[in-house]
Amino acid sequence: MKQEDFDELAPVKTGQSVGEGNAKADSRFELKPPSNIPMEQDKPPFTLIKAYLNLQQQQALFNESANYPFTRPEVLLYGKSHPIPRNQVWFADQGCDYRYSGLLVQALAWPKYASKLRQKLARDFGLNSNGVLVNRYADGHESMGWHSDDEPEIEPASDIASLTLGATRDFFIRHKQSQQKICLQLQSGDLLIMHWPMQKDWEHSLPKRLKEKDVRINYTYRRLIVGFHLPEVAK
Ligand SMILES: O=C(O)CCC(=O)C(=O)O
Repeated sequence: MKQEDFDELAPVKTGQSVGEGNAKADSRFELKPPSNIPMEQDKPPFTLIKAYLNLQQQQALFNESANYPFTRPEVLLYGKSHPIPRNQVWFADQGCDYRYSGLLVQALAWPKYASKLRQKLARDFGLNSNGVLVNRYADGHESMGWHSDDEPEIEPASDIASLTLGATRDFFIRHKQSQQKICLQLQSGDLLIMHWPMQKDWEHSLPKRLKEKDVRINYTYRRLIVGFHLPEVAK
């Protein structure tokens, strides 16, 4: 297969899956609001696009991720160091270093398909990201706790786009004040755009699902303030 333009990766037959995951659909740009969203005034500001990537696009990204230099940072909890329950890597433009899990992580150069997806998001939604955090969950024992993507280096009032590959997992969103919670089932190829001010008012998490055996990979495209950490990096 000639792998040049990401958008040229043609749809393939349904019934196939990406990696170990269980993607079945190939209906691009199909807008399906989840049914369990409570009252309109409490709806978190997001857009869910089912099967945003077709299966060939998913497979190209999935194959590429096998060569990412993932690490498992350690975080301090009550004075004791613990590895986070997943692997992560940060790809970004120069000057877009990122502090997450308490560590300052220098930007690595963009891989081909992660970069092509960034361009597609810019074309389709005007989303001008300059970095992507990739999380890899080996199976349902791996997870991410409650948090908001509200670090100070994230460009104020910017949207964050989250693309899922591989295993279907529950993704929870919880209001910071009312604690009202909703659950989305994110499948391979789905795109969740978290619009501002979702990170201000809501948290999200990916809980363990111990019966899940398959790997899941998630790409969150973010826009950082360029040079935010330069004084620290230059030391
Ligand atoms: O894997 C996911 O869907 C969650 C990722 C996430 O919350 C993050 O990158 O901040």
